[in-house]
Amino acid sequence: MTIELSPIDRAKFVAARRAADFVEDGMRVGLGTGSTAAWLVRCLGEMVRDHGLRIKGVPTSARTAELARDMGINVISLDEARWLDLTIDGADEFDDELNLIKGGGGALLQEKIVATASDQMIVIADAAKEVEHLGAFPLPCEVIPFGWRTTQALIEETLVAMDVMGRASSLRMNGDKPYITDEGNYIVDLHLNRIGNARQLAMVLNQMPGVVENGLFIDICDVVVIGHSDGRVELR
Ligand code: ABF
Repeated sequence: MTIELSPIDRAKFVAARRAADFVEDGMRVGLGTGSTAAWLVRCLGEMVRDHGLRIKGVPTSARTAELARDMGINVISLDEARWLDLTIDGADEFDDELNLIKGGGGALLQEKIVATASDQMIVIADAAKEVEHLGAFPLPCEVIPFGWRTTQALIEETLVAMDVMGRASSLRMNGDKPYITDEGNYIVDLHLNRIGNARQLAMVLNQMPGVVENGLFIDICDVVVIGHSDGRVELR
């Protein structure tokens, strides 16, 4: 039975399917979070079930762990794996230096830890994620709940001095309550419009007390697999 995919889902699927070709028998693989990464997990599940692929999967969120187990993938923790051969994950934006904004799915902390603990990181994305300048997508910052309003105010003060266009930020909500990450933290989204110096901003944000991590992935991604709704795939 073949299911008819929407154009955007087809783009995400073909990117995920192509990225799955990089996964070899015996690999320890970081499994990303988001709808594109979910297609990857399904593709790997089929390779495990139908072709006997043996991999150990390290998920980047509780929801990815659940999907991977449902697909029959052997799920282990990052501490059990210690180091990964490959991580495949989605992104919200990527630029020509393969720097990323991630975290729209709320999993940026585990995603960055897992991606950094990998020999190679591959991003899978539909073509709309490619940007000339990072920043149109709100930059997620994971902050601890204690004193979050003060942390948010400190971030906004810092943005005034930085090479960014926007200054506004907002607490990410889940209905009428703050969104809570897998680690029990909050997310403050920074509405910057355009980031001039992403490398510098990433460092400055993480120096701030109360900020756990931010969604700028600088010098982490090795390859981007871009999927198009007509089925074409490009590698960057
Ligand atoms: C995850 O995938 C997040 O970091 C990122 O925000 C999201 C992209 O979601 P989707 O693949 O659904 O567009 O890695």
